Amino acid sequence: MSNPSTVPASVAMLRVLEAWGVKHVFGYPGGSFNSTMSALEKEKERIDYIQVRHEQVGALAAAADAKLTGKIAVTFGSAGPGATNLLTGLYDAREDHAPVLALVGQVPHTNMNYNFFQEFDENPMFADVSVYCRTVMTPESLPYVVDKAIREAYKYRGVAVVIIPNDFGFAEIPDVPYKSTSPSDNKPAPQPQATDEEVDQVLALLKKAKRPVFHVGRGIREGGDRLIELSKKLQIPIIMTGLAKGLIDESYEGNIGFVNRAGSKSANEIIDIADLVIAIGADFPFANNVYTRHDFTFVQVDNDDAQFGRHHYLDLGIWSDATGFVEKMLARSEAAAPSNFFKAAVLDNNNWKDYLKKLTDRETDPLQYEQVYRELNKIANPETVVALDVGNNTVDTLRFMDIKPTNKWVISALFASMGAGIPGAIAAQLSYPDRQVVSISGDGAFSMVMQDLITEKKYHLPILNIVTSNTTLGFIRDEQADIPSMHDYSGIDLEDQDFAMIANGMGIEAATVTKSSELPAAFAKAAEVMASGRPFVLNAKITMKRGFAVEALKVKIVDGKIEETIDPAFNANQAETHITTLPDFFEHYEGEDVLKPLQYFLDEAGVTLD
Ligand SMILES: Cc1ncc(C[n+]2csc(CCOP(=O)(O)OP(=O)(O)O)c2C)c(N)n1
Ligand SMILES: [Mg+2]
Repeated sequence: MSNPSTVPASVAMLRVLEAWGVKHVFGYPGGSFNSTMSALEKEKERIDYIQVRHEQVGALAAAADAKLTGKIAVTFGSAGPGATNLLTGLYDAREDHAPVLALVGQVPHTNMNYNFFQEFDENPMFADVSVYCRTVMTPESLPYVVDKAIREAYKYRGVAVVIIPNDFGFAEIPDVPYKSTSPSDNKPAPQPQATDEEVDQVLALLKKAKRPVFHVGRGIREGGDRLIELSKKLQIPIIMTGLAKGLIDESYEGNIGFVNRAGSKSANEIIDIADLVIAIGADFPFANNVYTRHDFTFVQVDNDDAQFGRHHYLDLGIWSDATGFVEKMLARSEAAAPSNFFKAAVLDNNNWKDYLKKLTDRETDPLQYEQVYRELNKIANPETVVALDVGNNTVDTLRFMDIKPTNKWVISALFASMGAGIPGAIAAQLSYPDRQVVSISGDGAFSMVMQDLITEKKYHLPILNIVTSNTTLGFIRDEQADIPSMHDYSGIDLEDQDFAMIANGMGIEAATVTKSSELPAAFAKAAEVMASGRPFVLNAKITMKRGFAVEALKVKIVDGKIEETIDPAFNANQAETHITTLPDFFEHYEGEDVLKPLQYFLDEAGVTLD
């Protein structure tokens, strides 16, 4: 029994977390972390410990939790291997600017610097991934250092690491409030705003432009509807970055999708003939692939002026909040006359949508992936949270899944770590217990973390886990297909395994689907199991199929006409059928009866090019 006027330092530390509103922490115990484990036991009425089966899963879950909620999320691991296993998830948080606190075990301070069992100097390893990294030096400072770490993680939107010599956590320290939280913590941070002059400069550039486009990222999270108003008013098509999916209504005709590999044929074609690109709140990691394909005038609107110049040299940089900029543009602009270029972009994108619909609206045996999304879209609701993994399923989900502004979705975006699906879903279901939660992973990614299905069961998380099994690392196979010097594929075959039986072995219900007609029953079964608070695994055995390779399309303006060709590297691996013409390309993708080249829509809309 502790003296009433003192408290174990680890308990004082957990009270700081509680004061910050932390409801659960993800982690895995180890001998060097037992002081915190003992505090978690004492504080279990106020903070939940979620036991994952691999520290990587805990860190990925914390990263996803922070991305979904915007709030500090917490993970932990013990000294040595427990600490190193955290790194992947922490890098994911760093890359996507998610506020995450990692508590890391260390051997008792009396054993530090002796190369004691599992002891190493953890600071240098965590220095790169973190915005704040400290080893606690006294028991009394433990709660303060954790409080400070949370403030730093919020301020710099990144990872804070606190390394705790195990004995410090057990030490009794004065029982005083250590928290620094205050109601003002919820005040939105002031945002930079575009000036009237800056907006007028953009409007002047627009007057000169013939083919302007918006390229919009997740900075627009509060302003998707306003942006649509502006797009209509100024007749400017909207292209999104992947992370803006769901923020800008995709049923709006002027939203023509994404550029680069996960994108639409239309957006990739239209950006290649744009003469003015206005990037708004967009962190576009593929700029070197897309923005370098031709010359255009570039305006970048960003609330972080340190991002200027990273994507493209600037013609004009505007340090501003995305929605604030859009609103000011609405206020200071006059409506543009109907634009043929805008019309061509809409026609081109409608054609792309017709093509996707053709692929979706048929039955397949053996199962192809499009029908998985068709049926998923039917059972999903406007509140569904989707945790998406990394692979071809990322491309497919971005193209085929309906996501509305009321939905939420999460991915390892910039770090793009496979295995983020299940951890993301665990975090989503814990933070949004009343919402339907779905994870979608390829067979490669799923098998990196599938041990944590048992975590879903343990905590009664009714998650639908969809595995798209193609017995291949499909995403990498498709990249190898375009390597002319390769004679065959290398290292991408996956041994088939029965994910349903593996789930059953954990006491989790599951279904395996091999043709599209079986999907409705499997989803119905999933809904029934989830309704009673249990997870479900749906193993969709799909064919290995590369989705429409927008990255192979090459669009150039030559003498006032579009020259549209197929990249000579497309399917140049000698194991593949090499395709070189646009008609053959359309046929290869079963689009010969639907898809048209860009020039067709320019002609239809009456666009002439100089
Ligand atoms: C941890 C990690 N290792 C490797 C990669 C590289 N990588 C990206 S996608 C991918 C293949 C994914 O295969 P699978 O999960 O089966 O999905 P599919 O592409 O077949 O749909 C690989 C190996 C990665 N992103 N993350
Ligand atoms: Mg696969």
